[in-house]
Order: sequence, then structure tokens, then C-alpha cells
Amino acid sequence: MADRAAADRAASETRPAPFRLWQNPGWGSAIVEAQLAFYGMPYALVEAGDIYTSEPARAALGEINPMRQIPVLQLPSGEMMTESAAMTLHLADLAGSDALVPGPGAAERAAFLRWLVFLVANVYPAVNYSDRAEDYLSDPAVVETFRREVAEQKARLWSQVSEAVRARGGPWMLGRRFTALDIYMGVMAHWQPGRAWFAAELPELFAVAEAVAERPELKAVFARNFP
Ligand SMILES: N[C@@H](CCC(=O)N[C@@H](CS)C(=O)NCC(=O)O)C(=O)O
Repeated sequence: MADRAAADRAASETRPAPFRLWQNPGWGSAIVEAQLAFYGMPYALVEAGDIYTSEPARAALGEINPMRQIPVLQLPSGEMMTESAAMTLHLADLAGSDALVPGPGAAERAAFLRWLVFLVANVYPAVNYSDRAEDYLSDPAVVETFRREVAEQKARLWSQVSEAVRARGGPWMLGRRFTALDIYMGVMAHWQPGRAWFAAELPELFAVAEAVAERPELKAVFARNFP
């Protein structure tokens, strides 16, 4: 709780904050919040509300993101940005740092880009389709079958990620180098099919998720998002 209070204070003390992040604790916005904290960039948190169940919350979010998804990040220029992978690359540029995003000359660069896009283009949609199958289908009779099959596909996708991580030998997603991919893993391992599944089925990925939440620069953000 002390960690959580410290994170809340850190986020709200600087007014006006250069960055504003529309978020809900534990959702995909945590991936971006962790990076803002990592770089020491002052930010304010805006609660998006339960956009799964509340139409007013969805409508309000729709004003700034037609996808009605979080994260949404307001940049110091006032520009609104969506898409966590784009934010990941842009924040590294703004920070002038390769601490989370291997630079063009780095040996890990190609793999970093590959798996960043894989996570947001393949795994993340499978999360949305299985969590919210009923919103994507007009025929209620097929919802459960669709949900189950997408969940199976998601498990296969995670297995692919896991094989790549195992081949690199750990302790992080890309081997010895810590990157923003580890932050993605630390957040996404909290989602369905759940931490017990990751621990039992894909221990390499679970180990990354456990370790990232313990990193001193990220501990407060993870404690706030996953109390
Ligand atoms: N491609 C987007 C995906 C964002 C996303 O799907 N966010 C989820 C929350 S974790 C969401 O807002 N879902 C609500 C919806 O899709 O209706 C990203 O990487 O930022």
C-alpha cells in the first residue's frame, strides 16, 4: 500500500503534468505507466472507468479514441496518442534512451521489433476477442465456441513467445537484455488465462513477469496496478 500511495503521489504532484495517461489499474495502460515511471517522466493519471460495462465511460473515451480503448496518452504538445507499441517507441525517442528499446545498431533490435509487434498485433487482439466475444458477434449461439477457440489460439501464441524466450536463455524476454517487452509480459501475465496457467504451462514467461514487478524502478507502478 505504501508503494501504491507513493506512485499515486508521484503521478499527481506535478501539475500540470506534461503527460496524461487515460488508464485503469491493471489494464494495458499499466504498460505505458511503467515506462513513464521508468524514464522519470512526470505524468497524471486519468481514470477511464469500466469501459467494458459502462456506456457513459465508453462514450467519454470515444471522444479521444474512436477505438474506445486504453491506453490513451496525451503528449506535452497536447496531441493524443493511442497504441501502446507506438507509445513505447515514442517515449524512448523522447527520453533519448535505449534502456527499454534497443537502438538501430543493437543486436536485439530486430527481435525487439518483431516481438513488440507480435504482442500487440497477435496476442492483444486475442485477449480482447476472448474477453469480449459477445461484443464482436451478433449471434449469441456462437459466442462460447468463439471464446473457447480464440482462447486456444491465444495459448498457442503465448507458446510461440515462450519458445523464443527459452531459446534466448533468459532471464528476460530477449535474453540478458531487459527491454519494454518484459514490461508487456509483466502486465499481460495478469490477464486470462491467469498467473497460475502461466506458472504451470509457460514458466519462462511467468519468471519474466515475476522478475519485472520486482525491479526497483517499476515496483511502485506494479504494486499500484496489481495490489
Ligand atoms: N492495440 C492497442 C490495444 C489496446 C486495448 O485493447 N486495450 C484494452 C484494455 S487492456 C481495451 O481498452 N479494451 C476495450 C475494448 O477493446 O473495447 C494497444 O496496444 O494499445
